[in-house]
Amino acid sequence: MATIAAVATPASAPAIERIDWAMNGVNVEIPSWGFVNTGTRFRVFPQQGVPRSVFEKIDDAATVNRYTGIAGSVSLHIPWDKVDDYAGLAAYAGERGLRIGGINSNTFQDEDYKLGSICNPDARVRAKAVDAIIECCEIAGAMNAQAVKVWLGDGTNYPGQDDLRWRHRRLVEGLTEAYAALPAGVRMYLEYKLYEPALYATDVQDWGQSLNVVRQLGDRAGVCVDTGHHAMGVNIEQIVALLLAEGRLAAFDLNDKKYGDDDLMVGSIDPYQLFRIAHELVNAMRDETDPVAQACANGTVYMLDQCHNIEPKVPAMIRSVMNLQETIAKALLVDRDALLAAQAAGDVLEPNRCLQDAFSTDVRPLLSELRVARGLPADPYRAYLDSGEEPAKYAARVGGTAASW
Ligand code: PSV
Ligand code: MN
Repeated sequence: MATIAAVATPASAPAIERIDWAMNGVNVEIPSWGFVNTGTRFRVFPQQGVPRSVFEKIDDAATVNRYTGIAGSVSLHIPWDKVDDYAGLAAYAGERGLRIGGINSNTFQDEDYKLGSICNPDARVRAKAVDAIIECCEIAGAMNAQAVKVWLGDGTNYPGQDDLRWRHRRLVEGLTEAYAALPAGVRMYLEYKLYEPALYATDVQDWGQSLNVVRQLGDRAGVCVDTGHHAMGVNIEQIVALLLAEGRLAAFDLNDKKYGDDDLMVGSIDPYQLFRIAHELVNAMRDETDPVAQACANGTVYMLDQCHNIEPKVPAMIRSVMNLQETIAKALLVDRDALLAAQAAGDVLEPNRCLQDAFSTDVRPLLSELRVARGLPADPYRAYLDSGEEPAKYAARVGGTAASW
């Protein structure tokens, strides 16, 4: 990804130059599982045209990239995306203009993981879970992927059910073993989530625990912030700022929520929160006085982790990419010089006005201009809906077994 330092423009420059990075620098990673049939614990509503294989999931991700021009990588989930020939699958993605970003481990859907995976009281299950993550490390090597991402559903449902300290010890031991299997240059992201499926105590429950553990693992480990994984009212942008300050913000799983881990389109419920997060990132990218945060922000991965339960999946993914792009563009419009001057003067209100001015700007016409200059549709969402590709896909993907939870 192009670093913003290379494209940073002064606040006096025309707005279109200041938001250029949102078109020509940023990359949004698309999850392979964002196109499959999903639902709640009450019902999965099947949709038409759903991928029947990982190849068709990659086709859908490539479609999102064709329309938006900024979604050049795809994230895979193992075992959902298991194949015999991973190098061949990476080549298939490459032919469609996509790189492989993260390989996501899944140690939450096997019968054995009822009491947890690497924190399980049973050593046999712990070893099986570590092996599953090591397999992801090997796949990452075979696919030239960027990272292995670990999210653990581990935890307990009742006070006293297991020893919380012992579970923590098992967590560090298990991840240390898996981390040792990372191929050169591949990173490990550790995601946290306050609850679910565990309902009382989750073993990697918050950013503090994730940061604590990745520090014990090594330099190539970092924290993944899934925006849907916090309690209501939590100041996520401050978490982002602190992880940047520590040089350990590795990646985002982006989505929006109203109540729980809702996996709605990013920016659809609370666009101002997304803006505040984007501001922390852009602010760090521009901060020449903090090389740690600057490098960290320039290397942060923006992945969408969304499940579109009743809405059509490719249009929802295109809209999500556009929401994120618009939000980053707004953050790029913040007048940093004015912001710093107002902060230094101890002004309570003026810095906030700097943010709200940028947030209130309609960047859509400017982004349309930049898209057209790159040979992309001015409005990717509209263009996709008008293209006829969605019904054509329904007709082409008849029969077989639709991928599903
Ligand atoms: C867990 O809720 C999570 O956010 C993790 O990232 C999983 O890998 C993903 O959802 C699966 O949808
Ligand atoms: Mn996630």
